[in-house]
Amino acid sequence: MAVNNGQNIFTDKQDFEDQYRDKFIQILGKYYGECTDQERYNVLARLIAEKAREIQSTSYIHANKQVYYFSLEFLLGPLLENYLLNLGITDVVAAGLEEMGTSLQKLAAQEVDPGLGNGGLGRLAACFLDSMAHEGMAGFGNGMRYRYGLFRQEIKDGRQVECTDNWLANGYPWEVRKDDSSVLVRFGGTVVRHEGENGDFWFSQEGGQVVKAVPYDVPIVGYGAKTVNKLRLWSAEPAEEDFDLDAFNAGDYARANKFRSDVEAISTILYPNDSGEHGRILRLKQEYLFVSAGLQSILRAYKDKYGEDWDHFADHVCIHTNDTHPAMCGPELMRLLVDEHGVDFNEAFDIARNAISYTNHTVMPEALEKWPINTFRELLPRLYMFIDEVDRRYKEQLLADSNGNTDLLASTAVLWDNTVRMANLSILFSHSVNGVSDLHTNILKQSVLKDFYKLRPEIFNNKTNGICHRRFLAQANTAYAKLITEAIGTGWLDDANELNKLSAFENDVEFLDEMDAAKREEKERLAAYVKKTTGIEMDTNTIFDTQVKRFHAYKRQLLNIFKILYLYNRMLDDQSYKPAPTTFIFSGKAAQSYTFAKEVIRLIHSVADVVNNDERIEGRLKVVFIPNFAVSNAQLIYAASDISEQISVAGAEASGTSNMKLMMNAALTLGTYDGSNIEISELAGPENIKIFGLRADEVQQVYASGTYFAQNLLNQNPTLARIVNMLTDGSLARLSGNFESIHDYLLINNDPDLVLIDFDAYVKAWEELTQSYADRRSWNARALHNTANSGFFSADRTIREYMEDIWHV
Ligand code: 8GP
Repeated sequence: MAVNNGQNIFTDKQDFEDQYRDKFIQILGKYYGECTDQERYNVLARLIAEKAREIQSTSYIHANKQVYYFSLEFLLGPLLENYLLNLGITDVVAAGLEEMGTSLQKLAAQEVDPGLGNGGLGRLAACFLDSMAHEGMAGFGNGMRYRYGLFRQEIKDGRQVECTDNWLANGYPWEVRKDDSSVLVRFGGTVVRHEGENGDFWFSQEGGQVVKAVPYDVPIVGYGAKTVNKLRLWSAEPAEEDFDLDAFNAGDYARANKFRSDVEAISTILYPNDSGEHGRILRLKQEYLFVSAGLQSILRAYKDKYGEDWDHFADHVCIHTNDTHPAMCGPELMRLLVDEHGVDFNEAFDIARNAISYTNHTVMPEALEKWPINTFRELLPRLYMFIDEVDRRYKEQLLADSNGNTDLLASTAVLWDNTVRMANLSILFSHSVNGVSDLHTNILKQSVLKDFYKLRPEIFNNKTNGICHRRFLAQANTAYAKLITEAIGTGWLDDANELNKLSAFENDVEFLDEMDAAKREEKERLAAYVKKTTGIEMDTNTIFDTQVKRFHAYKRQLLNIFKILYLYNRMLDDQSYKPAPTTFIFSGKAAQSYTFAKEVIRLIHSVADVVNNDERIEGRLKVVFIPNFAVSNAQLIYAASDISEQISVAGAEASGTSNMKLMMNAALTLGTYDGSNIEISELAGPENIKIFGLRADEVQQVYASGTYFAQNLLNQNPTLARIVNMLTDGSLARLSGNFESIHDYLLINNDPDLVLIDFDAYVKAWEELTQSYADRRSWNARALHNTANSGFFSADRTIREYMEDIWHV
């Protein structure tokens, strides 16, 4: 693919400057010179968004098939620098800005990092948008425009404190509100049966609450500037006709406003759980709103293009559901087709199933959403009728096919035990179900979804996740990216497989030394950020050992902390013991209500307090927690890291994506055989990764055998017992007290994530890995080997697989 050099966007820096200056008058009614940096950034983003929309208007005119990616989360990250790169105009814009007495860096620093997602699932959706545009397909996002993003994390006395993320405070220059594309969505009320003269009948849902869903569109710019797609985010507003004007006129503003706030609540907050129950009716409303609004707008566009030719809907439209949150797509599409477009019930079911596909992102049982039937039916009475009827027919057919055996019914039916099971709903309405790494897909087939696999094996497939290598390598790691481009040209931006050409440099000492210098540059950048945001100093001569991700018991940040305590204790006991000087970097948020995860954050701060302030360890070990993990600071962290900690209990992490980002940024993985770590180890080769610990099947054996007792293990391992005791004996209590609940998790709950079992293997693996850091050239050769073999993890590859196997684009 030819790469746009941006010449048809701005002919030169003067042209950019002229167009940019004009915008100030148009948008703000004042001159560039009178504006703040924030305003200058805003105008620049508006200009670039406008250029993107000009490309958008022509880019998918000929597309015969459109893919809509339904996701409650899109964690976009800052867009300006990414779009300049993708449009090929970074240099001309930077030069123009210099001429005007400012800098791209300064203006880019004004951009918000919208937190419209929790973690892996939301960031994956954003990477996919980028890759769909890069691959030149018509692929659109459909999501929610939350008034407040995921909470901003602050740390007070070592504890996580959640603050509101008012990301819209200065406006969002990338979006455009599309009033004329608004649609109405109805909740509650009753279903009325109508009868025609010749015995025909139909239903309508009447009364209840009508909400206006208003879309905001954000352009998605593909690298090479050929294709610009869009992300449509829905906001909930009161429908005008329903506004309580009487109350308002009577001066009862509270009543009039209550209605407003009830409705607006639907798009006010993002639920802050990356796994686990949400269980709130508001969540169900969010799910239905973005599903119904998205589908209504798709049907409207389809009808404009193809008329009422619904038979061929699935030839032109794919609806991809990101996890179970959009599970109502199936029945809602049926409802719209049957009730509003007169399509026959059976035909509508086939259309829906042919159009819809589903990705599962977790094996955590608590993340499999379920709703009480009563709640569900009351809120969505007409939709429920479709689910009920489809489920009834499904059960009838299954019983007939299996000679009355009810086993498969119990696991695969949608309505069961007075609940609506959303994963089952997703699967029933999908022609494809995929996992996100080889191991995860196998676990779905063999255990979590095994009965579905028995019934419809052909629909299961694996699509190993990927990441946007342009953002997370080219843009995040400028020093290294420059070195790479000097060595192998710019082709890797377009095709990540070209990173393979770096293999030729694995024995090139000059290159390896330059790599070292580039890593140091990135470490300094991170150190400056950390100094500025937390006041903590980082020694850039040390190994940067990084674990950044959501806080969750299965991800085992606790195991990492135990290793640090081990090193600390051992240094105090034995003065000749000198572990490799290391800075342990943690970053990530814990769900507000997830007490254990928040305690682990507090523990990290207490360990930092003890270790960082003990002169006896001579600064060899340092623990740094970087607050408020988000896409923007993640980019700094990945680039500066030497070791990638991926230490989840095997079988629990569906894929992981920070493992891919860190590998690409030349960090060596220290990990369990879990999720995509397995694919990483196959690509990197055994000398270039450090794997330790129980495998997924061994973990299952431990659980199944029932013979593991954490206390017995501690009785035999005094070193580890001493560490566990530190949780409650006051050694770590100075900052904010002891850690009884973590102690209980290990001993009363019997170490559910097998932290204690994997401990020895983990420490040994860490020591071996870090000892090899001293021979820096050999380390860098291995690090380079990782980058050279990371091209597979570009989301471009993942998207090509979805296009070929699932969407048939
Ligand atoms: C995450 C997985 O935990 C992670 O391994 C994977 O890389 C990522 O999805 C992208 O596939 N899962 C979730 O974030 C998740 O399941 N969230 C929903 C339960 C809310």
